[in-house]
Amino acid sequence: MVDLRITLWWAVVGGLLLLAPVGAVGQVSNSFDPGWYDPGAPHLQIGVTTDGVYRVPAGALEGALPDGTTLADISPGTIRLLENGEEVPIQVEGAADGTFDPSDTITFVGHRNRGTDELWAYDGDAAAQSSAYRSLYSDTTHYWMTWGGKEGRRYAEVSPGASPTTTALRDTARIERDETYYFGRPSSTGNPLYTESEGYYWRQFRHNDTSPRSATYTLPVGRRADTGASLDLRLRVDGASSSCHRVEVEGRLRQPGGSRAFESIATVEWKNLARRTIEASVAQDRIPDEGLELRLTSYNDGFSGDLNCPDRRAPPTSCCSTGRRRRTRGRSRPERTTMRSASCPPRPMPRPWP
Ligand SMILES: [Ca+2]
Repeated sequence: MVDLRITLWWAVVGGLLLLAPVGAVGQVSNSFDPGWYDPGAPHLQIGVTTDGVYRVPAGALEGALPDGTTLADISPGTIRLLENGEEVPIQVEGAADGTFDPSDTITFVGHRNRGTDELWAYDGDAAAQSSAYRSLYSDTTHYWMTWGGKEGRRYAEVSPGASPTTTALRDTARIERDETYYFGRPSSTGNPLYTESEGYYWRQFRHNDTSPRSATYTLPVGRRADTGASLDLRLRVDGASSSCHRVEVEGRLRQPGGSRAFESIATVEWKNLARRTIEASVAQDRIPDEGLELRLTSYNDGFSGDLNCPDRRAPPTSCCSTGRRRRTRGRSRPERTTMRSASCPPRPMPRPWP
């Protein structure tokens, strides 16, 4: 049986982009440093669950201030905003008069919480993390606003005429859904919380015969440069059985007459429990305006000879697979092992996968 997990893909395209890049503020750390917190200073919590630019009117903060504190007690120049223990730049509109008025605003770039600082759950092994796109625990990033100390970090103003006009930037589009849970490698031991590749995946492809399994997904990259510049595509797949795996990626591309047709973009094959990242490039002027439709097909035959895989088109041999469950030390979840032997009873029909 071939068992594949599809977790995510993303593409980098060149195209028009209206947002200026901001510095990455999410930090990867295996050790928690509480030094950012001043117990003698006031702190006000602002939760963010979606990436975006946020503007908070001072009047909206009035009800959240510590007892006995009013907006008039806050010197706007000392307002600081902390994310994951580090100060991030903000813009305070209305600060020039030195008073924090209800109509003044604080603007900052907010990021939802991701799994980028959760490598500790995988013993610090980034290759074992199925995806850092979402946190295992919470989508909420708690920003802490404080004031009353040193001057806060602010965005600098730049002259629009100081740099040449930018007409195109590289952008990244990513699609990922977390719809099936994979318990990771059945033989993994010793990891405190998560095993290699454990986590959520978009889809599982299972084979019990040689019929290919396909699924299509649309990458929203219609907004791209109409040139031969490349769209760089990355797709992550994970083999969840010890057999052979072959995956083909096709893209529905513009044809000379204006029609669209699927063309093979990349094929990867491998053996055993292992992850593969498929990388390929497509000329952007071949991508339809409605986006790039990708067709993934998983095959259970036709492997190249050097993989030393069984030819599944040959008559089947008499064998069976038996799943049994065991518990690992300190873990509450079951894992599955597979045993094979010759001359077994007929194999039960596998449970259909939606
Ligand atoms: Ca003011």
